[in-house]
Amino acid sequence: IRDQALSEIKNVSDVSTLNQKIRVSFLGKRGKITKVLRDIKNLDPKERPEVGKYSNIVRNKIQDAVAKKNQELKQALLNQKLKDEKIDVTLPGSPVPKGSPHVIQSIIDHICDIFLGMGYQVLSGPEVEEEKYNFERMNLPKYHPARDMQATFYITNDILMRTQTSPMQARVLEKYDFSKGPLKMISPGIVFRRDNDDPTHSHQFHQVEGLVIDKNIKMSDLKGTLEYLIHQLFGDKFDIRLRPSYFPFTEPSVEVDMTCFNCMGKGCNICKNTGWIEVLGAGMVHPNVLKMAGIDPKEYGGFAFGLGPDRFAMLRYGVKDIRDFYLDDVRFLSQFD
Ligand code: FA5
Repeated sequence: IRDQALSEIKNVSDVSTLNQKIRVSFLGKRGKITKVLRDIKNLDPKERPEVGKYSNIVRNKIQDAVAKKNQELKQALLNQKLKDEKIDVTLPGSPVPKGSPHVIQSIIDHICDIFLGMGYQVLSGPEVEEEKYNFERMNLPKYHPARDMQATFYITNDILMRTQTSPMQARVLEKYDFSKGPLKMISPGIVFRRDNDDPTHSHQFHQVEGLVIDKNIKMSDLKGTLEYLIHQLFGDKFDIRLRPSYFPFTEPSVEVDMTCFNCMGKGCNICKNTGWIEVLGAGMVHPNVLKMAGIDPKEYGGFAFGLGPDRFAMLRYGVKDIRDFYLDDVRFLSQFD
């Protein structure tokens, strides 16, 4: 019995066979050794001590062998596990795709930084706007023909998707406390127009509004500010020029052109051989806009401008179609990371 048990224990290679089969078949209630011990009482009393003693020795030996084998098998299992689960920290990791700000957002952030450096505050306003602020307070009364310049998504008679960031002028002007000093703010955001989408027009695009109000603000302040902006954004080689234009909320009004990116002023098909590209609208704030906000236009005045960062991004990166910015195609967008 002893030899059989020890050889089976020696050859077994898994814990469950060892404990559930081998141990039970020798040491269990109906095991071979247990049976020998139980049958001692049937032996000749003279033989009993000898057989009893020897059986106990064999039982202890088998018990010890089972315990030792259990230890061995557990250790082997642990070693295998440690080997299988070993992490090689020198292997290259799997790359995690990295996000980045949208190219239009980067341009807006850059514009904000430039104006923050000049002491402007950056404010944001609602995209769903009251007709009062979008048009009325911007000197565009009901039935004014210039409302047609900005095809509008109306939600109700009085509520619309803002067509420009200019309503932020009206909102800030009616609240501003001039005892704090001059008002200098920019307001970036999304605007909406019922324009048909084409390579240079989108029904949803971005604007950055600018507004400065103080005593003695002149047109030359506007020009100097915009020149500084263009130089900071694109470099000193780029010039600007102002052309007379019309906006109901500025008087005089100007359209601002900058040196054409493609030909640097020499003339090409992009700038229709003029050497200039139109980039924004601006002007001196109309006295009616100030009056409607409760400000005396004889005492205070200033300039305002509205630029389109989408068009800036197209110029800067030579993007031919504005719609590419809105298609969320990572292959296109990731080139600006
Ligand atoms: C305005 O919206 C005026 N609020 C700007 C302004 C502000 C003038 C303050 C004076 C004082 P305009 O409609 O021209 O103006 O739009 C301004 C800029 O937005 C344009 O120069 C152009 O860059 C951009 N823009 C206009 N329409 C679209 C469009 N459909 N898609 C993309 N960009 C557009």
